[in-house]
Amino acid sequence: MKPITLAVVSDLHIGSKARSRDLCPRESEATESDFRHKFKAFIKGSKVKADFLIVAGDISSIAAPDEFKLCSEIVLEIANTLSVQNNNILFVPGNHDVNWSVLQIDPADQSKFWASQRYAPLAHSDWMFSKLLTSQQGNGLTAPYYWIRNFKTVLSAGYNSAWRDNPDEHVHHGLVSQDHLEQLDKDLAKHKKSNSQLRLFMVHHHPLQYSDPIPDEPDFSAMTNAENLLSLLRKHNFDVLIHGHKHVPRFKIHGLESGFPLAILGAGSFSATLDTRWSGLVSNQFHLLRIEGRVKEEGYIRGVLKNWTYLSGRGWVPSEGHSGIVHRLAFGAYIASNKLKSSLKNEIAKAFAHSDFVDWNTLAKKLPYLEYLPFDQLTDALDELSGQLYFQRRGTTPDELLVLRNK
Ligand SMILES: [Mn+2]
Repeated sequence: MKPITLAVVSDLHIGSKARSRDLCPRESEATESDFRHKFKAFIKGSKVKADFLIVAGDISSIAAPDEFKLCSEIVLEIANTLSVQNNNILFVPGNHDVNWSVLQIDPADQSKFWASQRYAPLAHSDWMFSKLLTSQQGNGLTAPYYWIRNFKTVLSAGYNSAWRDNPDEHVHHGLVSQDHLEQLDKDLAKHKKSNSQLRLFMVHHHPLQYSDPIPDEPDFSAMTNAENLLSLLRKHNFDVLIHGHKHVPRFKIHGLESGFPLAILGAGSFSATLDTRWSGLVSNQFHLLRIEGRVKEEGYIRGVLKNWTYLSGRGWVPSEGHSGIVHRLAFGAYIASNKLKSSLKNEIAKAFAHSDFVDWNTLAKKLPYLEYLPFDQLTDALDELSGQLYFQRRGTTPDELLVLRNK
């Protein structure tokens, strides 16, 4: 498997809910005006490139046609800036991409004509989204609401978890229908598993329950029937699941019970005006998920997720913990903490025989899996060992890490 880089944006909310006037086709109350230019400058400046652009839904505010028209331009502009080919943009719709106004024209209509038009603005043939949803196995906008796109390097599938969303639903949490899952299971079985392909799944709503930054209110935002979706993904050995919806970014590894870990990225929001209750706790995010390859024997992927945060004064900067996610998150090394501690103990004791400090490079040379071990797991293990081996641990990134022997 060749290395592959996925750029990820979600919850753009083009229209009145976006944070900048250049993201709204009409009058906007936003105070900023040059978000698009700043993003382009950031990408050009950091020389970031990607193979695929992932757009995880809620691209509009109210599913208005002029929002989709502008969003079509913006998504193409983002792809272009990242050197992603138009055909390599992957998209699933969110609950905001369902047009409620047509559902409110005549809710009693027995023919269901208006209901069938709820995706008409999104699917307009002049704009790009219906093309992105078209696949040999489904289009995401009619039952069974999924698509499967097979690339040389990626087998990708997306499910429209907002398919049943309407103005009368109290909670817009999304639903995975068991019927749709059963059909998806059959369709996925038609694709031969190849270790040279990344297996990527996309859905708008989140499959796990996450705590809010202020975690004291009831939260019903996780998808209904998500557990069965996760089981299906494990069964078909999916490597990565990307979702949006909640504007809080998250990265979790799930499903070791199958012996095949699933990396789950909750992308947060790229450009929505965020809940003011969360200010200082959550920020807009852009992600690059770099998959370096597969571990030979076990077959699971490893790589590094990088995250950037948008701040009104400073523009795009590497994410820090207070924005909901840190800048660099390695994944793909799975090791029990006792085993990690005994290996570290061994290596640090050896290094202390001829030096008063050990840095990350020295440790990684002896224990190569550290490159793909979540950094927190390493620092937790080191902190537990510090009393036994009489050292102090410094640094919050691999570059800064120092293990200093107490004098
Ligand atoms: Mn949503």
